[in-house]
This record gives sequence, C-alpha cells and structure tokens, in this order.
Amino acid sequence: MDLYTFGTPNGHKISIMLEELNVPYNVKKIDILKGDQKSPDFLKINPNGKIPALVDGDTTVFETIAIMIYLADKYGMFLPRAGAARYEVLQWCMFQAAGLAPNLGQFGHFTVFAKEKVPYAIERFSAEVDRLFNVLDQQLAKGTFLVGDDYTIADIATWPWIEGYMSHYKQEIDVKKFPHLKRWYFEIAKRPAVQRGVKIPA
Ligand SMILES: N[C@@H](CCC(=O)N[C@@H](CS)C(=O)NCC(=O)O)C(=O)O
Repeated sequence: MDLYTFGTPNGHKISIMLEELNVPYNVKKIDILKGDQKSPDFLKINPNGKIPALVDGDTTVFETIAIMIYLADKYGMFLPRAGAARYEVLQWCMFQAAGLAPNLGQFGHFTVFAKEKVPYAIERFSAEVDRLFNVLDQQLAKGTFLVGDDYTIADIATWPWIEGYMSHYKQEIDVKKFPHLKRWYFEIAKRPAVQRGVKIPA
C-alpha cells in the first residue's frame, strides 16, 4: 500500500491506523506547504487535491473516513463488521469529519494563523469548538473510548485533531471543563502505534 500524506491531523489519522494494524506500507510525502497536493500526478489520485490518499493495488481511496473504513474492513479491526455498534462507530467518525475537523480548522485559522484578527470569527469558532468538546466529553464520560470500551476508528479519527489543537494551535484542554476528554487524550497518547504514527512522514 502507498500512503500519500503529510504531517497534519488528517495525515496522522491514517498513519496511526496503519501503525495500529501493524501492516507494511510505503510513505509518499506530499508537501502541502509547497503545493504538491495540486500537482497533476497527485490530482489523478485525489481530484480534490488534499492529503491523505491510499493506493492499494487497483484500489485508490481518498477522504480519511473512507480510507479508515476500507482498512478496518480489509483487516477486520477497529470497526465491527455489522450491528448497532458499527453504526455507532461510523456516526462518531462522521461527527469528527463533518463537525469537529472543519470547525477546529476554522478556529485554528482565525485564532492562530490569520494575519487579521477578526473578533466575530474568533468568537464564533471558539464557541463551536467549546460546544463540540463538550459533546465529546459527555460521550467519554460513559466509557473508556468514544464507543464503549473498545478502541475503534472513531478514536483514531478524533485523537489527532485534539493533538493538533494542542501542538499546532498551542491550546490547552481545560481539565475542569473537559475531564473525560483529557483522560481519553492521555490514555491514547501512550499507545506505541500512536507515538509512531504522529512522526509520519519523517
Ligand atoms: N475531508 C478531508 C480533509 C483533508 C484535508 O483537509 N487535508 C488537508 C491537510 S490536513 C490538506 O490537504 N490541505 C491542503 C489543501 O487544502 O490544499 C479528509 O478527511 O480527508
């Protein structure tokens, strides 16, 4: 398998998953700071021009959640094959990709990276991130992981974004407001595969 990636939360979702699966793969670095993701060769792999993407023989998959479902189904790990728990895991994956990631991305852009500080945008995305963290915290109060006591692709998808919030945006998770989120974050940070996955690409 070839993983086209860069050192961002979306890239780390897949490198962590592959490290957890402990299967061989080649890393193809796509430097998004240099614009490699918009090169004609890469656009043939992902017409949306974003990392990550996975090529496995004649199967090419882009969009992180689709890649994670592909890998989970291929290796029979981190996602139940059927039943209510499968859809519970998938619902938290969709929450991550459609809610958490876009809003954290906008939060980071307006609070950390934007040259012009726009108070309305900072307040809007800070409030939404706070609300989403509260949803996660309440869910994590119910069990060890996002869906009960099993570590699944919902956790693997969400963790790198919380890591990015702290490392790229230099923000703290307020332990008084989000004790369960913080406990979950440090629990997963201890996993050797996670520690390897966040270093990819070197
Ligand atoms: N929804 C996509 C998001 C992918 C994404 O936003 N990738 C970012 C890096 S974290 C990227 O490639 N940005 C470069 C660009 O937009 O040109 C997924 O889950 O795969």
